[in-house]
Amino acid sequence: MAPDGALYLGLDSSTQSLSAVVLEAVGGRHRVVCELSLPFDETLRHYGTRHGVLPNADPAVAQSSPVMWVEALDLLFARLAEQRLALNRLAAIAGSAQQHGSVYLNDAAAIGLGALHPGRALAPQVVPLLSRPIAPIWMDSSTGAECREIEAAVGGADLLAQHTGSRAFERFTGPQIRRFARREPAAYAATDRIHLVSSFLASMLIGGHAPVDPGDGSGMNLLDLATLEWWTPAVDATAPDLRARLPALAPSAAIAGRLSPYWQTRYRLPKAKVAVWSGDNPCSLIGLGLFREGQLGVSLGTSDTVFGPMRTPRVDAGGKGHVFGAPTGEFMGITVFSNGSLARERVRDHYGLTWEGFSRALDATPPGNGGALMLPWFVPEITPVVAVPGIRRQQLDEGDAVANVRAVVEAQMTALVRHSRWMGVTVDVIHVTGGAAANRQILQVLADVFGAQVRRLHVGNAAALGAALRALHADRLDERDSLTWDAVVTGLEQPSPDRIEPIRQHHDVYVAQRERYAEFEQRALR
Ligand code: XUL
Repeated sequence: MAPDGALYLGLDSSTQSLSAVVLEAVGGRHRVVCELSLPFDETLRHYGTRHGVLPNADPAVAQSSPVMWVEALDLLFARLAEQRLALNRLAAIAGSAQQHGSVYLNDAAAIGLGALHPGRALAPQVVPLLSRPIAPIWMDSSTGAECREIEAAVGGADLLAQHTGSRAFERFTGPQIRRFARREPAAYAATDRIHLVSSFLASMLIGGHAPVDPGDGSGMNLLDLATLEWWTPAVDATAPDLRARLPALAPSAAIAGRLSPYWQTRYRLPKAKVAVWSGDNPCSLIGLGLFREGQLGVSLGTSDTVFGPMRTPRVDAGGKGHVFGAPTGEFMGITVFSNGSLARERVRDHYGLTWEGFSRALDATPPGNGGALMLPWFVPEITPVVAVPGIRRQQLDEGDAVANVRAVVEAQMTALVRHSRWMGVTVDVIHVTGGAAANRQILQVLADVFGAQVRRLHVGNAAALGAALRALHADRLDERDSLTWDAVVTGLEQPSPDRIEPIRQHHDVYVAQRERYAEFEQRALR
């Protein structure tokens, strides 16, 4: 049992913001005592990001700034120190980060990370440790050629998927590393360690190179799910001498190190444990309380994702989905859509609506939208792969604002059903998170399209909450007082979730509409 008053911090470095959730242990249970969030665009304007991404003339390129993430981390701890929290009782920290993004460090980092001066800001001290000033992120779709080369070199897409859980995907770290090594060989040669966003930020906290966990490592096209080691054929197919540049691997529940002197001195913090960080989707799995096969989660964030626990890795034969490691030590199936909140926002902005107006448009239109359909590919899409973005409409007038609002939401929810079937999960309950989960009308469409009850938690950021729960779990395990995941999840004191019930007649309309949507999608792809 965690000692009364012990605090556990979960951080989430997502595409658009850095967030924190703090849990306090009381009487063998735990409750949320603080939630904070720093949106990058508004808080750190000087980096010039838009929705957390650096501007680029090429729509296929998506990059962000590792220095910005570090500055956000410094700022977040400053904000935390201002809260009424007994941070001297901080027992452990764990983190979540957007997946796939990579950070390139030179050989000064191994020592430099442990020698940060607490009297000075963090960001300028990190600049000289980078061999590449930018980080490619998950929205990048510029590596099609590299994907095909890697697949060919290892013996085909299917073999790569059987080992790493996914065929080669543009945003995955391996293809991104290959592109960098080829286009900037000198900078690649000067790279001593390639981190994921998760292991990079964990390294900042412990003052040395942190390991990668199986959850985030499986988003690289480099990790063998059967052995949880780097898969040599993929490593060799990706870039020269890559093995020596990859971080160590460690279970998600391991302790990576202790909060380094920089943080202890600068923010008067104890030498808290830092658990291995993971990806945002694996962390959301725990934040939503999902640890048994058969459960399903949906995250409506910058990306829309649908995921669920898996006992043993069962790869998608259709090549759309992924198998990642889960924080429990088992696995998770996931399908990812890049046209999530950005697509909803584009439609909202195009028709000059507020989010209230967006919801009213959903109220004002019938399920099925009178047969109107949209393929909302505002940015290059991951599922199905659409390299050149474009909006397609069928029986839908562009001038009809309310019908376009319904069309984007129905398309997204239909795609979630269609492209998650490979997981073979029969659902009656969907656990939902992400910014758009605040919108009840969107959740009604989700419930109706799936024909399942939708449950929404009161903590908005399931990834940060999942990270905080992981910190608690890792700390107890480290103290040889291991808690089951059931106890970790059910021990969280929180108001009961909002429930949105599916409406039978609406579901029937959507079942009939699925085929038309599938045909429309197929035709557009041809
Ligand atoms: C997962 C993916 C996205 C990012 C978003 O494969 O690409 O969900 O993790 O942060």
